[in-house]
Amino acid sequence: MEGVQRRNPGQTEFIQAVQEVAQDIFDFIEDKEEYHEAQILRRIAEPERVVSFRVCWEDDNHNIRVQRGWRVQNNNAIGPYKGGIRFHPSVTESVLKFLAFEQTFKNSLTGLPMGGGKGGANFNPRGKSDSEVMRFCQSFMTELYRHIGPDTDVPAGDIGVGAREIGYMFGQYKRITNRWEGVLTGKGMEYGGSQMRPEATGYGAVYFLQNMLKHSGQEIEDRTAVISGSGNVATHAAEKITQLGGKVLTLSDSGGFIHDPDGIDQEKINWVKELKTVRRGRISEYADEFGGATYHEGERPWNVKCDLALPCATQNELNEDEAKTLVGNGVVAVSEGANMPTTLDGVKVFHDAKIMYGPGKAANAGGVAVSGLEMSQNSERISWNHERLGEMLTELMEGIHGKCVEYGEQGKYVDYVKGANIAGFKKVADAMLAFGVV
Ligand code: NDP
Ligand code: 2IT
Repeated sequence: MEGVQRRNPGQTEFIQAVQEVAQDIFDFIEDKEEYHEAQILRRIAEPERVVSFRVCWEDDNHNIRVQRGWRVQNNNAIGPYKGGIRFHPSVTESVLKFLAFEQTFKNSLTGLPMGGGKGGANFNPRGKSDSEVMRFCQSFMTELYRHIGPDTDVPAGDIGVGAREIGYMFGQYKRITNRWEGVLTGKGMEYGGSQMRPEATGYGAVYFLQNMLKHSGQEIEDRTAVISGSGNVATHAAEKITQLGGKVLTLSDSGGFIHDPDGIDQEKINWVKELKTVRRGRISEYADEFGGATYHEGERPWNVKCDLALPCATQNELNEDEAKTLVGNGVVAVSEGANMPTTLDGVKVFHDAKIMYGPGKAANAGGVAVSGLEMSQNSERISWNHERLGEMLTELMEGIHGKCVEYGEQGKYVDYVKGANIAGFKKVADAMLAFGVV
C-alpha cells in the first residue's frame, strides 16, 4: 500500500479503492506462492493504460469551452475493457482510476467475459441545452473512437451519461468509422439496445438485497428503505423495492433529500423519472408536488430511521458517523447501488455491527451484467425479450450473491466485501498467471 500511495500522489479515491481490496486479497494469497512470484497484486493495481485528452466544444453563446476527457483501460485479462462513462465536474483521473479498478472485480463477479475500464470528462451537463450536450458528446467521441471497439473496449453510461448522451456518442462513432457495431451499451431499443438494461442496476441492487435477506430467512416486504440519488439507479431501485412490498422513504440529489413518510409509490417514482430525464429539474420540486413530503436542503438521508439503506448517488456519500446513525436506528441491511458510496470508516462500522452489507462491486453488478448481454445480442444480431432478460438478471444476481457467500461466509455471518473481493480477484489473477509476464 505504501508503494500504491507513492506512485499515485494525491489520488485519494484510487488509493481508497485499492486499500479496500488489498486487505482481503492479502490474506487470501498469503500462502499462495505463484501469485507472489508473478507480482499479481502489484500488477493488478496498475492500470494497463490511461488515455487523457482535450475536448473542445462551442456553447450556445459561441464561447469556446475546453474540458478534459479520459479513458482508463484497467485490465483486459478476461475480456475487452468494459465500463461506463461519467460526465460530472468532480471527475478526475483518480476518480476514473478507482472506478476502473472496481469495475475489473465487478465484471469478473458477473461471470461474463468482460475486463475493466472507465472513462469520462469534467463536463457538467447540468443547465446545458440538448445542442450543447450533443456538441460535447460528438467532440468527446471524436477522440475516444480510436481507443474503443466491440472487441477492444466497450463504454456505457454512468453519472451524467444516460440514453441521450449514449445516442449522441453512438451516432458520432458510426459517422466517423462507418461501422454499426456494439461499441457502446445502454443504447436505445431502436438501435441495438437491450431490454432490461435501463432497469438492471437498480433492480439488481434490490435483488442482491433480497438474496442477502433470504440467506438469513428475511424478506423485503413491509420493510422501510432509505435511498439516496434520484437518477437511473436510485429510481429503479425504488421501483423494485416498491414492487416487492417495501416502502421507500427518501430520494436525494446533490442539493439535498426529500422525505416522504407516506412512501414513494410507483406514480411518484414515474414523476421523479420524468423530472430528472425530461424536465431535468431538482428533487426539491418533489416536496412542492406531493403533500406530506419535506425537503432537507444540503443534507443526506441517512438519519431517517429505516430497515434497509441503498446509497445510489456517488462515492463517499455515507461516512462513519452516518453509518453509526443507521446502525443505531436499527438498519438490517445495506445494498450499494452506487460505486464505493461508503467510506472505509463507514464500512468498518457496518462490519463491526455485523449487519448485512453488500458492497457496490457485487450489489450494483446487474447493470454491467446486462451490458454484457447487450454485447452478446449485438454480436448475434438478435434481440432477446424483456422476460428472458429479466430472468437472466435475476439469475446473475443470485450467482454473484452465491460467490460472495462462498468466499465470505464466516459462521453465521457473511463478509460480503471479502467474498466479492476474493471471488472477483481470483478469476482475473488466474487469467493473468496464464499469460506470463505481460
Ligand atoms: P445519474 O446521473 O442517473 O444520477 C446520479 C444521481 O446521483 C443524481 O441524483 C445526482 O444528483 C446524484 N449525485 C451525483 N453526484 C453527486 C454528488 N457529488 N453528491 C450528491 N449527489 C450526487 O447516475 P446513475 O444513477 O447512473 O449513477 C449513480 C451511481 O450508480 C454512481 O455511483 C454510478 O457509478 C453507479 N452505477 C451506475 C450504473 C449504471 O448502470 N448507470 C451501474 C453501476 C453503478 P444531481 O442531479 O444533483 O447531480
Ligand atoms: O459502474 C458501472 O458498472 C456502470 N456504470 C455500468 C457499466 C457498463 O458497462 O454497463
